[in-house]
Amino acid sequence: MFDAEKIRQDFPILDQVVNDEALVYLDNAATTQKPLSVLTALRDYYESDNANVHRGVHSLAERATAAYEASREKVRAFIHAKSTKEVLFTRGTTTSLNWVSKFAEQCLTKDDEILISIMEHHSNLVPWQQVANKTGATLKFVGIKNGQLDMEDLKNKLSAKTKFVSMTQVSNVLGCINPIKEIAQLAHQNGAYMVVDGAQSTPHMQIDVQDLDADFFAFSGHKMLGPTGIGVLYGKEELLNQMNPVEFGGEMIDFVYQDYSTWSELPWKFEAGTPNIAGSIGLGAAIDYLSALTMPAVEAHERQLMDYLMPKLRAIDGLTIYGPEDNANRSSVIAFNLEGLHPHDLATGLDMEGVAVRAGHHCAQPLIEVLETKVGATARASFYVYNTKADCDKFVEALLATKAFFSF
Ligand code: C6P
Repeated sequence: MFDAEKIRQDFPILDQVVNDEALVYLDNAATTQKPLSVLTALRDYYESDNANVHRGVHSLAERATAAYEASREKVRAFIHAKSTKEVLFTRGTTTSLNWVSKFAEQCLTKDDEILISIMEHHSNLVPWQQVANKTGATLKFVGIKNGQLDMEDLKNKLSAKTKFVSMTQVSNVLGCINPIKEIAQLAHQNGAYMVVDGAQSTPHMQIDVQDLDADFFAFSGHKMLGPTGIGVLYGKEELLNQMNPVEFGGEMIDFVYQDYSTWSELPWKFEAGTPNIAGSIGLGAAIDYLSALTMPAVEAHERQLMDYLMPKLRAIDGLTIYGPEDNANRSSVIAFNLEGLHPHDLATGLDMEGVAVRAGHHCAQPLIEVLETKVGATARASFYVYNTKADCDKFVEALLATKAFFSF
């Protein structure tokens, strides 16, 4: 039985008053709060085991190395990768996608095409612009239709020239869930690699990289109860073997001679320098927490919240909601605007009621342009395991109060 009220007790930060109101935290797509077990794992590591990894033979170094590699195994199991060789620790989704873009630079020529979508976060767009600039390859965009990915447009733009398809599994603005498995099949039929931005999907749904047949899959720890500064790049082993290291230095080498070096084996070939050891251990603790809840239960909880909330939101006069009409194809991200009010004022109004939402372009400027918001921005509420129906009610009340305050 999924009990969000009980889950809240593991997150002391939620129990606070903001602007004289009980906090309702609805900015989970930006970053999530951390349960006590993650905070304890970080503290325990620094209090008992702190040492560098893969270097020392003393007991602390061995314990730190074992904990670091145990976290890699937790990640492997969580996303169902074949081997820990396929799990690279990075700083987050942005770094992971930048690394993939370096592999693309190895592969592409001026006759090739890269296919992304207009809803991509800048992290899955700007690196591809750089690849296109450096290689002469053409960057193409799939559009949206009815608040979600336009699959017809995707099929039309995919061709034998396409060498990389890179798409988000869940949009951080529209909240729509993209059919990655089908897109990967189409990409592979055309001889292209499939890269998945899993930043907004991995925290909210069961991920199976083998079932999706993703060639690369990127995500961040901090959006799934883990610490900031730690993330993952999954890559198929044969591709990671072909891929050159992105960073060079200690840890990632096998032998270093005066004029050349050889690389360590996977996954360490990519992990130059002292890694974020505490971060990876914290991520491991976050995965333990989510695994105990089970991801199907997490997904079902958020769907219930959306089924409860969306009709209430749709009933508010002057509220525009972006993204798909159908909740079945929506994760727990809702971008919206209230007519006549700038989203920054709206977010400030909600904050006065204790409700934390994000406002702005959400690092997806080309999408915001296509949405024709008039102000180049939206407000956004995003939910997670500790949010309740009471939070949804408070959010609706706060929207109505803000609307009344600005009296239109
Ligand atoms: N989106 C948001 O408020 P990093 O910053 O590397 O952990 O994640 C980047 C990223 C990549 N892809 C998607 C789909 C994302 O949503 C994000 C982060 C946050 O929407 C911060 S801009």
